[in-house]
Amino acid sequence: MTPYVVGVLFPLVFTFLFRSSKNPKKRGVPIDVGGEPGFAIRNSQFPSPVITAWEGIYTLAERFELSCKQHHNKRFLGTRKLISTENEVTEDGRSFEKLHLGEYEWLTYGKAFETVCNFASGLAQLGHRKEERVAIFADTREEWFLALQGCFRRNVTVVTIYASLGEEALWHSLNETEVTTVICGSKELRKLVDISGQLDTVKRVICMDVDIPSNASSVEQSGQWKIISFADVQSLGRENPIDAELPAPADIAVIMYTSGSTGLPKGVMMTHANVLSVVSAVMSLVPNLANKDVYMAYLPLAHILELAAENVISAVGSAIGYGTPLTLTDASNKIKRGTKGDATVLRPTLMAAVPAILDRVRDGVRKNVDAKGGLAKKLFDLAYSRRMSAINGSWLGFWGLERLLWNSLVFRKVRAILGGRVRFVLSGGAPLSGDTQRFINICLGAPICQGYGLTETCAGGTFSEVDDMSVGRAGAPLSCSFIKLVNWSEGGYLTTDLPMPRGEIVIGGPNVTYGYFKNEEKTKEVYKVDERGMRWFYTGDIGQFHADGCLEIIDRKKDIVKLQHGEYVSLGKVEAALIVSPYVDNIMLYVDPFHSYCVALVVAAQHALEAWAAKQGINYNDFAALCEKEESVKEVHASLVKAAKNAHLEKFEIPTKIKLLSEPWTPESGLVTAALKLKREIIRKTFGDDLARLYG
Ligand SMILES: *[C@@H]1O[C@H](CO)[C@@H](O)[C@H](O)[C@H]1NC(C)=O
Ligand SMILES: *[C@@H]1O[C@H](CO)[C@@H](O)[C@H](O)[C@H]1NC(C)=O
Ligand SMILES: *[C@@H]1O[C@H](CO)[C@@H](O)[C@H](O)[C@H]1NC(C)=O
Ligand SMILES: *[C@@H]1O[C@H](CO)[C@@H](O)[C@H](O)[C@H]1NC(C)=O
Ligand SMILES: *[C@@H]1O[C@H](CO)[C@@H](O)[C@H](O)[C@H]1NC(C)=O
Ligand SMILES: CC(=O)N[C@H]1CO[C@H](CO)[C@@H](O)[C@@H]1O
Repeated sequence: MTPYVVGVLFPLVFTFLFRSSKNPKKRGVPIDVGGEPGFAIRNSQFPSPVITAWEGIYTLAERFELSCKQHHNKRFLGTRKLISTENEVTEDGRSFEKLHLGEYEWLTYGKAFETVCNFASGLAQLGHRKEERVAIFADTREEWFLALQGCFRRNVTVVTIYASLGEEALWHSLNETEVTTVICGSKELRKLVDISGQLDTVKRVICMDVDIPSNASSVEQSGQWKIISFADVQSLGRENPIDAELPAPADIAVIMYTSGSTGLPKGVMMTHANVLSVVSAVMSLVPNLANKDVYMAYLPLAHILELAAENVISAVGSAIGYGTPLTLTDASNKIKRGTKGDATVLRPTLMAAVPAILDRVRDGVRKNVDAKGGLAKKLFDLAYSRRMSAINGSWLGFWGLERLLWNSLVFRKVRAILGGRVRFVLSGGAPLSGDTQRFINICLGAPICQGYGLTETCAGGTFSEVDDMSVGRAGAPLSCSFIKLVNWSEGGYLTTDLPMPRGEIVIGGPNVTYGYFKNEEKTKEVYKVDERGMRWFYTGDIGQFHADGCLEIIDRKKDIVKLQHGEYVSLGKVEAALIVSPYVDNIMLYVDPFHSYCVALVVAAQHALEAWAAKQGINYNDFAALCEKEESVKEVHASLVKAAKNAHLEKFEIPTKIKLLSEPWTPESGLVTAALKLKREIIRKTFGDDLARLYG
């Protein structure tokens, strides 16, 4: 019983003594800007946008070279050694590849610089001219970052492509940018081989893996491509060194293909100055960011969030350890049972994450606690609610002694999942739910800061600060950005709204990119240069500004649709409310403008639905059959209605009919983006018949 007594009495006294007065700090302040009239806010500490945090440094290439000189002998990039690969066969006969991975092997800053220089020379030696573009088409790994820096040293523009991109989008990106050299892993090389007949401009493929797939050699023999390993390019460069040709700040560093939710991907052109301004701004957000930090890298480097983050880490001389989402923890899918996940071995202090991953961590912990039940669950719930009220009551309490108590008693085990040392989590890519933010906050005992930005603004936008304990907001403008809200009258969002100004979010500053590659029309539509020479990007997102200058994302222009009788339904808002149901793994709300009600496609959560079926004594062949059953549909629908009521949704926002699906939506299936956002158009087409039936 002791923990209960200490846990209740002590904190009460403590919280009472240290209750701080709530005087909201101004994080963003209004500013007068040009362009379309609106309500604009800047970071309260920076009167004009930051261009660089380092005197005399204006490109990523210069920043990297300086870091390597400053931190020559420090460890920089780490990759785990593969000990063995095994196939595990499940009860229903499916086979999964499991990895046994060893310790991290580290490259120092000095060694990394040597590799980068050799790679740059080797690339030139291979015959790649610097006006030609290189594409990196691979999962996040050490060689990805090294290749990127290698290209920068030769002023070669890098086209980045998600490893999960489909064939058509892949071919489109490579053809549009006339790429001559592709850098990829052996898995992606197989995809390239399949479309080799259509790749007219590609002349060279650099494979990061040693094992080059056997049928790739047929393409090589036909004389179409030269295939060479990453290591061989380095050796070639070591033997034939060439001087660097460093880029200028306004040169295009990266053309980043976003896996858009509709149509073919668009390539966003970013200059060195663009990325550097964001890297400079993000630097000041992480408290005491220094070279003793260790960063867990596992998000796609083809995403601006990860690309910027790794450049920040290398700028301060910290270490980057690589991993993958499928090997992150001891319990991850691809980790051989009984061996360690990436985070447990690396023990990172910093991480970036997308909300979908954090949601999964939360659900995993909750499930575990529920399964244990009994005293363990009671203790967890008590600890959780105590921490919650401490955060609600006073900021000081959060860091107080009670926190130490609960951390050592309850949350230590949760922290251990990620190695036990995480002190800062950066979340971006999509809005994070308040519930998840708090949960991770409390269980990890680390601040989790939410950012808002887009590829088009080089991830620049807003960022919540470490001492901001509120949830559901995206923070104040970064020091490199101005954020403006403009009227969107059709949607009913005005800058004159009370209690807060609302409107479409427009981002301006040195971070705003040049536009879309070879797509003047689309560029003109969403980028505008004002009479003072500042570039603005129209995001299509709807936001509101709180009194302290922090932005909250409340909607998306595209995701608001009108029903037959004129009511507006915000798809994202409703989906976020309904996904809370334990039976829902994913959900897409659909509205036919010629009807007065909406319907939904629901990917059922297998574990929860099967548990329910077992309780009800329902017989079924497989999960797909269970999803077809009328009882299942009824049960899930009832739980959606309950979730909708809890979230105070309007009647017309609740789907009248639903279709249960048994297969999860993954980036590989093409139904969601790599950041796990719904690709509405594609889902709509794929399940067109089902949707028609729901309205039938
Ligand atoms: C937005 O619209 C409202 C109502 O029409 C108007 O009063 C306000 O001035 C507009 N704001 C701007 C910045 O134009
Ligand atoms: C870098 O390359 C681009 C495109 O090839 C070129 O226009 C630019 O002048 C180069 N920059 C420098 C500093 O040479
Ligand atoms: C491939 O790209 C080239 C040059 O950008 C363009 O002329 C051609 O139309 C593209 N091919 C197709 C089939 O779109
Ligand atoms: C190459 O081999 C893979 C299997 O390893 C196969 O899926 C693919 O179709 C092959 N491609 C060609 C062009 O033969
Ligand atoms: C903390 O505050 C939030 C809203 O600010 C509220 O929903 C929640 O119930 C509060 N929790 C406790 C334990 O007081
Ligand atoms: C590429 C770009 O938009 N550059 C702009 C960055 O911001 C400065 C002012 O802050 C402008 O002068 C540049 O034109």
